Amino acid sequence: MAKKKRTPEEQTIDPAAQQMLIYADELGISTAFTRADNLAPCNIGSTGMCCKLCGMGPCRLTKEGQTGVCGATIDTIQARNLVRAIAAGSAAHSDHGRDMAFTLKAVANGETEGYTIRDVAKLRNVAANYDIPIEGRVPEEIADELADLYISQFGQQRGEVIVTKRAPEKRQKIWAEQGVIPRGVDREVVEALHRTHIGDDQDPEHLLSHAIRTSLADGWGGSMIATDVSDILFGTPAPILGEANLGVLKDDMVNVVVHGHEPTLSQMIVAASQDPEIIEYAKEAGAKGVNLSGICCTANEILMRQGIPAAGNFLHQELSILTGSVEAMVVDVQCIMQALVGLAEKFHTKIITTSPKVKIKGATHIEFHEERALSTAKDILRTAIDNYQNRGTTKIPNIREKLIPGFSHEYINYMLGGSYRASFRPLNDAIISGRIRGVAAIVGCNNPRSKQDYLHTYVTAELLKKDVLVVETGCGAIASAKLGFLLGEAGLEKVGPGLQEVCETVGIPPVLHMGSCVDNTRILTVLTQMVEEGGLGDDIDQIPAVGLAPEWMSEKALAIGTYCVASGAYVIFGGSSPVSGMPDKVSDSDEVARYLSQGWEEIYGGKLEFIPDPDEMIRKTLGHIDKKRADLGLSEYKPERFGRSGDARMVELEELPLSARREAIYGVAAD
Ligand code: NFS
Repeated sequence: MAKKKRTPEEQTIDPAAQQMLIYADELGISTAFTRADNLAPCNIGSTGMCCKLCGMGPCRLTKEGQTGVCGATIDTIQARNLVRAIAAGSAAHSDHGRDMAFTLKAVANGETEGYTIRDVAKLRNVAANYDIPIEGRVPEEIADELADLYISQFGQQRGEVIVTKRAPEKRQKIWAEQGVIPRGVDREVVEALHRTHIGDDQDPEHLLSHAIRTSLADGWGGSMIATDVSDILFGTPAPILGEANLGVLKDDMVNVVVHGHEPTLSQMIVAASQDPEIIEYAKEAGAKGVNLSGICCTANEILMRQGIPAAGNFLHQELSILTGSVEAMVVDVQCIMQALVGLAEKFHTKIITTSPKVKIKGATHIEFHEERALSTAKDILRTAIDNYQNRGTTKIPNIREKLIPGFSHEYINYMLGGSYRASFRPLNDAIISGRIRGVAAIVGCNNPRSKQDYLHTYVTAELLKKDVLVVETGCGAIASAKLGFLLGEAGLEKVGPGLQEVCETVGIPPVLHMGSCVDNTRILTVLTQMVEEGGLGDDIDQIPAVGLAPEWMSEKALAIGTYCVASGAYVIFGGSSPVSGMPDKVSDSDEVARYLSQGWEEIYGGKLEFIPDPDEMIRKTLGHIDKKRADLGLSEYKPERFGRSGDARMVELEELPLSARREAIYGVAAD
């Protein structure tokens, strides 16, 4: 049966993307959107029912009670496939974290070019977590010792990854009882691959407990290290004005798009792009200068620290090249489509790979090493500038939206009380009083099999109406940015009354952009600090909070979801389920899905569910939040009690006669 070709409006809600998809169609060029239409997913593999782990298969289990050649049941096969995906996702994030730790070590020892320790306060705070002496030492000494400690975590053979000590005490006890406190991520990933080899671990629950352990080595290990070190080297994010969408590309400048994940590269390109020598070089080439923008998580890294605009999220990587205005797309690791090279050949764009780990046939490889970082970044920019003269027709959609990213957990703490009394108290109190009903973290990828940005923004908008404070990272955050949800107090009229009061009082957008995907660890830290602040129980699973990845597609997303569950969160994924099986054909195939939900909830208080319908996602999110509120003995959610303080109240008051106004404000009648 031929698959229906979707219209651009069915493929994306983003008007800039729609324009580019129409243009691609006119040019007869394929994109991930059209390839997804032309290539139906395998309904055996996508539901976790195919085992290709040995040469006796692949075994496709499509009938009731069927097993693989070795006798493996569907539950074992689904669990094994999921464990492998989570191991791959954990490996990707954590290898990024390892590189960051190596960079910190090199910076501390003066072996790099162009990097410094930007955030000494964070360095001291992080080091103090591990009892590294800080008084009387220069930052480089502290950084050297912290880098050694962090580097040692990745390959730690025995014992516990030290970063897990930052979790709430009760949580650590649960992990200890379950035997899932991770050793180094290298060991956990190797063990995941070992256990899932033919003829090894065959008990689905036992396999899945190793998925938990591996993901924890990522969330409370590699990823948390990545975030810490990025902040130390490049600065802890604080609110800054930025822009997002393809309209940030410029007709009269050399456009360089950085795409991938590790800020070591992108930060240096930012520095090089501001070098007078490079600007002059661009002018000599006939351009006004170099215009830098980002795609995917590397976009988030430089957006939240320097306000460098984001050209878009995952599905914008091809669309940006289609504009014909990109001289170079500079990539490092993760989420880079191989299709970029073939597409770039149709235009003048150079795809420049930079990581020793990632090469793409047909791309230009300029390898990036910390000891020559600034020089390499300048070489890359000169290559882009030299390519400006080859630019042909351009078609840049005039669509961009402003946003304010940069809500690190340190800033959230600060914004709620200033430096005078920085604290999570106001946030906890707002939840306790019911002004904020609960918190939702809406994160993760774009997936061309769903309508780009639709699930993210629909779920976000609906939860905001119900007074749920939303925090976002990754491509989900860029989706909200493009729609204007991250723009200061704009759009607050579409937000529930209690949340509106809080946003007005604190002066924040109702959706807080907290960074890239490795920065989901910032959310773990916020949740931990909320627990420590008091009033919302003594562990993360008691907080009225839910994590959602409505358009997930990467294995990294599965790793994130799993460490959030292990940390006590209810996590909802949209799209398809890799453990759904085909219930109409195999009635016993939902054992694993049931275990991820009920089984994990009994142990960890968190659960993982795959829910394709956005309204069902919203219902389940609100149901969970309300249940957690009731369990804590908090007041029932009643929005009508709020909405008349803050700015809204001031406007109302101004309309009152003076005496009534004084009475309303001071509680005493005018004399
Ligand atoms: Ni996250 Fe970042 Fe985007 Fe998905 Fe890819 S960029 S690490 S994996 S697609 S959110």
